[in-house]
Amino acid sequence: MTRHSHTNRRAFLKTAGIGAAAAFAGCVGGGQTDANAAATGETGGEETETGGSSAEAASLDPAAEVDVDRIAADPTDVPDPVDWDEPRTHDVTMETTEVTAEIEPGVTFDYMTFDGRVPGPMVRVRRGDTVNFTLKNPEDSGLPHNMDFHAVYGPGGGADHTTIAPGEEANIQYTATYPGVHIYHCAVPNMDHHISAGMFGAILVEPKDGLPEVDRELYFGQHELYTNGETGEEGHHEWSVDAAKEEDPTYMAFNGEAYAFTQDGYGRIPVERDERVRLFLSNGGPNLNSSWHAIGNVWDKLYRDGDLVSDPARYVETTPVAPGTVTAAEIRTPVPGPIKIVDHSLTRVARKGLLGVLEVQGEQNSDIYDPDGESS
Ligand SMILES: [Cu+2]
Repeated sequence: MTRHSHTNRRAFLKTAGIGAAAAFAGCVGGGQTDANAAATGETGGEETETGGSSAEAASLDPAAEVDVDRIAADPTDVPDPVDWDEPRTHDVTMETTEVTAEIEPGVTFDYMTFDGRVPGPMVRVRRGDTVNFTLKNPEDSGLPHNMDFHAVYGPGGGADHTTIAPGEEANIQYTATYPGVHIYHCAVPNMDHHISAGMFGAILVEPKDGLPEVDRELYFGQHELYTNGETGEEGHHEWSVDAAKEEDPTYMAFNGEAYAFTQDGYGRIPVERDERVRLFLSNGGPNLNSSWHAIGNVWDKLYRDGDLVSDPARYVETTPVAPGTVTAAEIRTPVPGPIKIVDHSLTRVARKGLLGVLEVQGEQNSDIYDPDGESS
């Protein structure tokens, strides 16, 4: 599935004529309008077209040819739950890839990834299992990479023994001795660059008794992209160490692309009414906390900081997710319509790309929410 072209989006924005503030908070009057359309309207094509940022536009090279059509991982791509009760060994191989892709249409960036997507693939094991991990750095890479698993007792979480130059590979083996959902990331000396370019993911170590069954699981990665351009400025954006030192990201996104999981991107993520959905959020950072919130919903069960052993917290509205953390939470879906997954530092949502939308499909449930009020 490909994103709508920026040409279509611009045409749409011109006719939408709505403000960002009204849009992301909830319903904007039905029809096709989506939060991101209004939000990106303020930062994207329109300003450039009126000439307001022409000096800045001249500072960027033209958009580069992309190596891949899509860098954003599919949030539904989650390994099946643990269904074994004896320790086993998992052979896990990942490849570090350096690829050019779009942050949003017309805006290209040089990503670095584990296995060509952001976030990297989720690894799922049971407490006590062994991971036989191989990291490969292709010959055509430009940089060394490595892997720091937060699920590991050992030097650098494995990074010390997986640092490899282009053309090399490394292998480590470890036992997942403690449960929880943990981040993994590249940890070479310029680690802020590598993580900001996409090199992070999650390893889920299920407790020996497993996790409660749910109807659906979704996996997101949040992170910051620090570039030499302005948000929405078309062209090729280079990594900017100055923006990183200021902790002033050009974009913040789920799965590496601005507004990827909205009608303006790859589409909303469909779920059914009356489901229990478990979400995982890996905050790669490298620097900023997420204030994770589901608009029009609540974290029915919150596995704070990825702690899968303590009793989950209940009915939490917004939870901090620190950089270097994966948090898990469950929602219920009793009412149809959109659930907007956000970082409640909302300027990031309105202006920098950080939004994902679930679409709950099913009949109205007017006992819980009646969109027509008393009239029905
Ligand atoms: Cu790296």
